[in-house]
Amino acid sequence: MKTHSVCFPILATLALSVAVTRANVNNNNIPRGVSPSNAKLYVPDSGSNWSCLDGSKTIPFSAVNDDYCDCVDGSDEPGTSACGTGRFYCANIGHTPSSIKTSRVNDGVCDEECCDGSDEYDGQTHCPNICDKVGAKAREENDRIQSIQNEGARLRRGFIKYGKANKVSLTNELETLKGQVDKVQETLSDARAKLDAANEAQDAYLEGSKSEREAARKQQLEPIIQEQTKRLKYATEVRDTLKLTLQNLKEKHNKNYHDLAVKGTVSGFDEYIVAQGEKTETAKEDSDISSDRQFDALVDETSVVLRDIGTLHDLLDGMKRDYNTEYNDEAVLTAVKVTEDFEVTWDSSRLDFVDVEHLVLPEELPVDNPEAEKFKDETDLAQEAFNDASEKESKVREGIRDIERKLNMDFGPDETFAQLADNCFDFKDSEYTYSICLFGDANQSSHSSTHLGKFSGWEGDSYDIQMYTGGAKCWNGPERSVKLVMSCGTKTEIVSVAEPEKCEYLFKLQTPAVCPVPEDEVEDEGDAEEQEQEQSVEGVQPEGEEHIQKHDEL
Ligand code: MAN
Repeated sequence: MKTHSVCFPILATLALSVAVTRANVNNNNIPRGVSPSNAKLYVPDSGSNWSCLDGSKTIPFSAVNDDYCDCVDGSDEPGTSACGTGRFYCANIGHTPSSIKTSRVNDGVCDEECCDGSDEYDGQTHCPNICDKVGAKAREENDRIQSIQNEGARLRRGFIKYGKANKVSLTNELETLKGQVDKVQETLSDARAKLDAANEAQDAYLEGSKSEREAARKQQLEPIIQEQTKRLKYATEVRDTLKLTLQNLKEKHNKNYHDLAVKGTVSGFDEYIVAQGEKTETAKEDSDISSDRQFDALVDETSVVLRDIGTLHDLLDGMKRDYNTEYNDEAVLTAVKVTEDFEVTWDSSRLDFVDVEHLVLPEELPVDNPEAEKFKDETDLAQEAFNDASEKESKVREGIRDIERKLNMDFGPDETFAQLADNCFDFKDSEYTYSICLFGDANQSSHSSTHLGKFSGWEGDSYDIQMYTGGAKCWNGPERSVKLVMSCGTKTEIVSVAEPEKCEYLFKLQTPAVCPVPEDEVEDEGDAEEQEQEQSVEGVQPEGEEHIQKHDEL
């Protein structure tokens, strides 16, 4: 940095002043580092003096950019680092002009912002002018962004058109449904009254014909009741034979042999007898019970006897396999013979006799009675009419609720987001699959699914950030929540998911819905749309969103 001396001989001072001025102006004769728009601020007065821009001081114009800081605001040194506080303008021809802090002038570093290299002019560092290259790249990037925005804006216009037509159509539909409420309710209460009457009439008839029907059923079930009774009788006889065999074995076997197999069977039989004694008696036959219940009771009783037979057979079979044949104990041999004869008839795996099929209660025979038929048909018809009316009434009510829910949703001032409502998008990272149904729920899943929150509203008023709150509680932390930040893109998709704070998720979504569309254009379209009130939403096909899964078509 030079010292500004007042003692120079006049000629030398003049020569230096000319040299400094030349060296410190650019091609347009504007002091170095000054932008063309600020050039008018750097003009000497009639006495070749100049005032600092903050008005604090007047100095010879030749002191501008003389590498000595005169002004408090640094405005006299826009092209040197002497003050370091001002801004140095780089023209960057071929790219975009910019400015850097004057402290970075001639600091030996090629500043990126000055792609023309004009910030390093003292010859110490050579900074090539790369503005053409940088400019071309920047223009390419700008073009790319511009074309995304143009396409996005085109698609968003489609969203808006759809949203507005959809609102009109939903409003009309709501009117229509509301107009149907009274009628469907009336039809339903008529149908209910008719059904009640038909049921009452049928009940009265059935009560009157009860004994007749019971007699018919009794007749129908008689053969299987007889058969089941026979089976119970036979099973009981077999059980009693096995019991008697074991009782004889117990009393008559030769106790001196101490045959462990025989002893085991006898003591097992004793336990069986004790257990039998503890069992409560089965209900005695009731002459008043229906034939169906009588049959069921017989089946139950038979299966108790069959289970007993199974237990007794296991005892005898155990002895048969392990008894000592050398003892030739008469009582044991008799029991073994009975067992062998019995085994031919017994299927141990089914706990029943070989080849015996279980009996099944037959369906009640259709009533062969025109009067009964008439009551049944009338009840069936009334039931059908009631179901029908009830379904219609629920449909109308659900339809109203659903449309009101949709109409109450904030799809943005121009209805842009209606088309995206209930559309779901997934994003996979290395650990989880995240999914979000717009205006619905967000989830995180791996082996199980965790609720991250439900749509709770927009953040701010720019309609590009949504909040989903009230998700599953975080261990030792808050309830999970999602902030969904949108940016312009030609396709609606989640481009990233992060968890910047524990259990607070940040989803980034690209979508045409937030691509800039000129305000006035949006309003114009709105006006045009209002004139097309009658246009149906089916006529407006959503564009460019074929890939999205829609949960619930609007
Ligand atoms: C799960 C996931 C994570 C979360 C932890 C918090 O592992 O939901 O995203 O950070 O729980 O315990």
